[in-house]
Amino acid sequence: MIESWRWYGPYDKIALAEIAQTGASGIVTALHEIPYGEVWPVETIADRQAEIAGNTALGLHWNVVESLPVHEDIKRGVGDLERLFANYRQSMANLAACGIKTICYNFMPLLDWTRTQLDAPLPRGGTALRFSAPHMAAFEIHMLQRPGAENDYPPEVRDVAREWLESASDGMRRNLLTSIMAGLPGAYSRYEIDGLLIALEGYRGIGRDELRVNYARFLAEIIPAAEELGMRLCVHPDDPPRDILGLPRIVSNADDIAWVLAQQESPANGLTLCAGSLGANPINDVLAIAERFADRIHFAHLRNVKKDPDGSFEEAAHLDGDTDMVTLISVLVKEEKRRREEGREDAVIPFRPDHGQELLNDADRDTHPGYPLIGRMRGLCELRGVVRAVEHGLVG
Ligand code: DNO
Repeated sequence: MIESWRWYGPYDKIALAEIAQTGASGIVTALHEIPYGEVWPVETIADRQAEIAGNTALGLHWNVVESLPVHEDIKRGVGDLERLFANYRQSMANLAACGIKTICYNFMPLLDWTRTQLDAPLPRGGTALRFSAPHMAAFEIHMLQRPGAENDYPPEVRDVAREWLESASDGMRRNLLTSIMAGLPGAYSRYEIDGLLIALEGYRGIGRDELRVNYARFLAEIIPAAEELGMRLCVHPDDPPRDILGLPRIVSNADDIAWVLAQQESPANGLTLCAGSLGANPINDVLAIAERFADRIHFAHLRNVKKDPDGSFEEAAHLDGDTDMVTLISVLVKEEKRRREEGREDAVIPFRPDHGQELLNDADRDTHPGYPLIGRMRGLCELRGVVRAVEHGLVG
């Protein structure tokens, strides 16, 4: 497995020279400065690549794109789709020309990952990202006043939500809004309540079936070109893996993934196995999902969550949550072995410690939520130990 690390580009507060010290060699990044839907020019890709690999002593290279974003118009099925598809294909061709072949993307409408608190205190110090079902209910039902939101939560969660909101200060409400809006990857604009309501309006009439039609069209337009270029696209599952804000989410469980992969039976149409995203819903058996779709996994996000019965969850240390990380890693290592025996050029699966708790002086660095240096390094080191042990046949 290739140890990789997400780097947000030149504006990331964590420098490449620091990442090198974590031991990771793959850099997972994107041209975040290019607006969604525009072409990624070869020169810009090559420049970023050179910046990453420039100091050869650091031993870093750009191995995965995360994300080549899918424009909202494609998800909504409106606008100049021909141009957007052509641009996406061109960006892929330009990446392929630079030798970058693995592309992670998602098909979540509007928001990417969603949490209600970015700094939930941990018992032994440090903080973690948390999703509280009652706080999300309070936001949707009372602050956003989204019609129908109350039907998405059971009465016990609605009651806790109301009680919490009645006692919440302005600062707490503000914090909730900021936390929910923080998950937009690499995007610098954030929605306020009014803006969010307008954006949600753009999805009126788009349910699960409509979103599937738009996703199938995207795959039909993109995957054949990707296959020809030898690219490996890998969809990132929904986080959390359930409908949110009344928006449908269609990459949330094993059936959804089977549907996605069946739309184009091609190695170019693959999966990012995000253990933490899938693991946040009790219906998902992450190990079974990994085994079932192993041959289409092109990238792994290794992370863990601890779930509460009311639908809330919190990001745990990488080996400590509800998913048995040792067994999960052995599934991936076995798959690599199988691929090697088949002579596949993509035998080695890149992974990154996806998110980390904020530990020690991480909070002083003001890094992207979920992406601190020390917390992620702790995760990487724990995962590295498991990978090495499994590879040596000691465990799993
Ligand atoms: C969160 C990430 C996601 C992921 C995108 C991929 O930390 O795992 O934001 O990058 O969903 O498109």
